[in-house]
Amino acid sequence: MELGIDAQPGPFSFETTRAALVMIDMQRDFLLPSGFGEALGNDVSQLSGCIAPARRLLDWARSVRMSIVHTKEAHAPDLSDCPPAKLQRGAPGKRIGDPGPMGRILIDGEPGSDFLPELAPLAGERVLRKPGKGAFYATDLDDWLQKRSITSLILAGVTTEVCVQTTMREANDRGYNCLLIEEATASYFPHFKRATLEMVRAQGGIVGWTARLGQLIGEGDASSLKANT
Ligand code: TIU
Repeated sequence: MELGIDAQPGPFSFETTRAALVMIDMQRDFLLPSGFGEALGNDVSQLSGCIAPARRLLDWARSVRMSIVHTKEAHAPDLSDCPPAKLQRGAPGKRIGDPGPMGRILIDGEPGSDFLPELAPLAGERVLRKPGKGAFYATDLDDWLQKRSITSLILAGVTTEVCVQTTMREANDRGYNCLLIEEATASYFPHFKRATLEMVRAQGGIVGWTARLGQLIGEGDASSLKANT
């Protein structure tokens, strides 16, 4: 199904069979207290507002049978994929691999690294562990998308200016058309979110497009979608 939506800085059209939703790092470690996000000194409550819209976006992507990728930023238990410079981040005792109330911080397989239950992947959806901020760095994401002839990405998740923006820039450089859904992404710093939305769509969409959730999925049902075919 070919869809065209009113996005910024202009119309965004895509074929649902050649698009993927990339839901970025909706993990306890970033969204709940005592995870990696809080260990870095952040107020994690700033992210809670994007959870319900992200779920609505996910439900919509499932309803149109779009490919779905859930990324998770998490490291191997032996930290072999964690650069020494990244290990220095955070207060001593609350660094990557240190024990915390949700298990070892930012380590794959620990409770903190898992997705929020309301955004848990379903069977058939891709879970992509990544060691960096960008989802293309040290992963097979580009190959996976190319094998499925995917050319457009719908992006959401946390945090807007870190993992989401890094992934969007990586994707843009690889030739994907990228659409970021405003309510379904959040930052610990609301002004960074606003700035990111503005910078990606500036200069005629130098990095990509942005849209409100309602512009993509309609305000409660899918009836406002403008099918081009
Ligand atoms: N610190 C911060 O804003 N974000 C991250 O470290 N990772 C993600 O954005 N997922």
